[in-house]
Amino acid sequence: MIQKNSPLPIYYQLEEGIKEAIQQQQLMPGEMIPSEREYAEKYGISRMTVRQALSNLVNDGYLYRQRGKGTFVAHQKIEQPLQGLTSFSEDMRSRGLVPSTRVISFKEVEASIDLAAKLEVKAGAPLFELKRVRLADQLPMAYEMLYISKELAHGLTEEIAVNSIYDYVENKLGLKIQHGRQVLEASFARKTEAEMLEVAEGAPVLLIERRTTLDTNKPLEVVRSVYRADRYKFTIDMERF
Ligand code: 16G
Repeated sequence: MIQKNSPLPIYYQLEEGIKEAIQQQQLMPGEMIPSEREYAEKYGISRMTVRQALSNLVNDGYLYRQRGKGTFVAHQKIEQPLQGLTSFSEDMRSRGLVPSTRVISFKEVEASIDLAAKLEVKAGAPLFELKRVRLADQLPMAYEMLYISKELAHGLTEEIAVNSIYDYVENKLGLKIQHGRQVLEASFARKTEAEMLEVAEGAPVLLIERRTTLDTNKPLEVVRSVYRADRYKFTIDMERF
């Protein structure tokens, strides 16, 4: 992978070579890569050069370091377009990943004043509160806390929540989900969130709050989701007007 007489700098060649090995799945996510010394010996190059290549790959998110252990191949981030109102299950399936869900809690609560206003129900009205970890190919991606009016989603059960809520709302209840408004913020994982997402407390996360309405304009859900920032990036297409 290294050509010493090439005009391309050696660190760059190594960097590109490692990237290619990741893309071609010769190096798999979670796998430990050889040490600086091993690369240096294998290609007859200096450790400084190897260090530069590896640092660049860490900065670009291809590799991550674990203190005292080594350098590992990172999971590729999921790129999520911010257009089109889709469900988690749909998003993962459209990428060929298998969605799954861990229901952490499912209970009936009374609407607080704030939630009542957002869901356009009376304060104290029955709501379902659902906490779920959403996984793709068994890896935790997001932790969601969802509120939905019991009157609207009367038959919702934990068994349904293990699968797709949007599928249930549309295909079982026959309602039409029309519109969503989402606010995205950078944040740090709090203790519980960190446990659910299997990251260190304080790790970077993307916080998303979504409110979805039906074609009748009636609010369907208010959801607060915490996404792992190391597994997600969002893209927005823009037209100049
Ligand atoms: C997404 C939505 C969430 C919705 C869920 C339904 C975000 C930030 N949130 O996770 O609001 O409740 O999809 O997914 O995208 P499901 O149909 O797979 O249960």
